[in-house]
Amino acid sequence: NFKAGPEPGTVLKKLCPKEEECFQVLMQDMLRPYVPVYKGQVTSEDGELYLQLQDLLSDYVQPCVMDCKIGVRTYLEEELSKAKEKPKLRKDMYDKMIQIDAQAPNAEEHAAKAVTKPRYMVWRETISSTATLGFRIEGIKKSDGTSSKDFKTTKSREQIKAAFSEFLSGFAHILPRYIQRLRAIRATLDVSEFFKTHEVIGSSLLFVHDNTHASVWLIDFAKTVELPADLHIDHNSAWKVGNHEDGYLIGINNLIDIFVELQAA
Ligand code: 4IP
Ligand code: ADP
Ligand code: MN
Repeated sequence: NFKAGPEPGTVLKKLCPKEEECFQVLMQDMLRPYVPVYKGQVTSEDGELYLQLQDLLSDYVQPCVMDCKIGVRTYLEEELSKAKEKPKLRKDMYDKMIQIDAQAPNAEEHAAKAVTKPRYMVWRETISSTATLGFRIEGIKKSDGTSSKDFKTTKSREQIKAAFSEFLSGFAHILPRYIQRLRAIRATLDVSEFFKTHEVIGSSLLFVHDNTHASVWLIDFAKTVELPADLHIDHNSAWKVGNHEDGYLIGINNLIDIFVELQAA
């Protein structure tokens, strides 16, 4: 999905037209300092279209990287209505489900050896911290290059704190910088036209640090969609079918609280 860009300091991500539209709007938005610079489309040798983005890791020496997916919901309302109209059974999602918990599927799902996508996504939200804290850890890469995606059942505040502590271990001096950056993002969300007009689903905050610097970035807008013109969300309320709430602020507020608690500890 990702590869090195043609110019140094850039990466290429497979083009998704919806995501490109978001980056174009973001380049003119108050949030611009907090997203990778979008440098336009490029075609690779194999003829595939890519977005060229600023490489967020290029200024770091052996960086530690953490991806946290933000929001209380991780699938689009459209995916839900499609699944209701015409349920598409996903064997791959059933397999991912029983790998973690053989008891999770109901009798009907076991018989079909398949589940629908919203069913799988909601289950993932509830076994992780997404449903309760409005964010979850997707992956962590340490400075030695080793990485883990083993956070699917990291759910409680205590489990999250333990994972964050491990991520920061040896880099405690970086914590104030992360908190400062998160607060700057939080304040900018209040004045961003992009944030006011979009439902932000499946997007992540990317945490990057090495021994001397640290930053946090908004990434992945593949499932971020413009809200219907007459619809307003506060990004801070429970989701109900049709209300388009994403819980983005629930997630970032909890993240800030937890980082502050870690600093006090
Ligand atoms: C994945 O589940 C992630 O939720 C993907 O989201 C999602 O892609 C996949 O759906 C789903 O199978 P696991 O993380 O549990 O493997 P992301 O790309 O944000 O990581 P979408 O297409 O919803 O972005 P499918 O339908 O692509 O398989
Ligand atoms: P996907 O839509 O495939 O999930 P993302 O945009 O979420 O793709 O990116 C996947 C991973 O790639 C992130 O977790 C992060 O580690 C890395 N990544 C994303 N964007 C950048 C970037 N601009 N610079 C460096 N690394 C990036
Ligand atoms: Mn992603």
